[in-house]
Amino acid sequence: MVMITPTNAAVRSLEGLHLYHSARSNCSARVRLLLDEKHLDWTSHALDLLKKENISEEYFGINPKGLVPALVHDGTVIIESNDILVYLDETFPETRFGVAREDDRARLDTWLQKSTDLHIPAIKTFQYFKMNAALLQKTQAEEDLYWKLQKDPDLRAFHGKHSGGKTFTSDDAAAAVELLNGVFAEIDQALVGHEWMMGDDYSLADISWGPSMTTLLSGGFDFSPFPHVERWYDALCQRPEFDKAVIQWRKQANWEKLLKKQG
Ligand SMILES: N[C@@H](CCC(=O)N[C@@H](CS)C(=O)NCC(=O)O)C(=O)O
Repeated sequence: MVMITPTNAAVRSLEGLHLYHSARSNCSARVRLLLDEKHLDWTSHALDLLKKENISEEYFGINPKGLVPALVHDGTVIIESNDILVYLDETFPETRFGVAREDDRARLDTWLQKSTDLHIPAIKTFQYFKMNAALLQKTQAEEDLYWKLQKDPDLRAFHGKHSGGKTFTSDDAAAAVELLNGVFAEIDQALVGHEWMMGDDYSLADISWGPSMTTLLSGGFDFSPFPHVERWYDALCQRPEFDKAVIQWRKQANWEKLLKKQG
């Protein structure tokens, strides 16, 4: 669990649950979804990634990687969306989305770890190749500030791929697609004869992976080889909480419309 002592002292006095998040971010969406599934009250601090509101001294003082989401609970900062899911599920146990049995727990942890590990090489790379790199181009001033603030080597390597006139290549995208095909084949297999990824119960695994599918659909990822995944996603979309936390938030930030304008 990544708990941060924020250098931005302002957040240390925040009471209750405060989420720093962004409308289109799948990592943010999974946390919004769990908050809503648990019917928890939370205060929204929405950052516009198009306006680079995450690239500021103030926000790096909350999440030192400059990423959304970041949860502040009574002044304590927790980053990494899948860690936030586990933290919320354990801290507010009235309605649990974790699993009771020890061997199920290891399986759930594996799904959450895959969700974290594949974010940069698969989901983020695919989306930046398809649309985000074009939409999230930084001005020179934003570049300068980003390279000053960002210390994380993986993020420096990732964002270095689309700065200084460079962009993601079709080889980058092909490697991402291979990883995505691999993990969605595993999810498809897990869903054979089951409604949800962990079996009969809707769990943190579904909450983690569902919003990633929404994001990948917007980038045009082909899910047709995975019929069980498609059926599972239809079931997720029937949940009012999923509609509110994932779909409606995304609608507010209509990036597709912006891309059409640019193109
Ligand atoms: N492993 C992190 C990834 C967070 C992440 O990459 N968030 C994206 C939005 S989904 C973001 O903040 N992008 C802005 C950037 O990369 O500068 C998590 O799960 O919280």
